[in-house]
Amino acid sequence: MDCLFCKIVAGDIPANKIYEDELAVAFMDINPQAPFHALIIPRQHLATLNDISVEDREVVGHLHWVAAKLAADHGFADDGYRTVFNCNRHGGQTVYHIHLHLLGGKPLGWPPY
Ligand code: IU
Repeated sequence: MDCLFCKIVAGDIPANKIYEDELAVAFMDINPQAPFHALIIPRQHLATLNDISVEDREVVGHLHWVAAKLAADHGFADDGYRTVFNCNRHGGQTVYHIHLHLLGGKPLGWPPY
């Protein structure tokens, strides 16, 4: 499959990985939008949130658990952070393997436009 993030999961393309387990991999975003900006992705290929089936609920929930753990491990859980899934064109999705953005380390603006 010609998917960049599947290649990162497989180790065929280098990435600054900060966490791995049986379901998920997390790595630092190459174009950070905050002092801390990581992407948390499932090992399995799911192109968009629209492609998630009822069997995928565990892995999608797990990505959020990993986000909270990374925020705690990196010391910004109490200050707060943002998690984002972008979906398709209007959501601004550019890589079609779902990824949970984890942004922290400064106050973040809202709304996002
Ligand atoms: P988006 O939600 O699909 O727009 O986010 C894609 C993210 O993937 C974006 O923040 C990119 O900077 C990031 N990224 C990356 O970390 N490594 C890559 O090789 C590529 C994109 I291509």
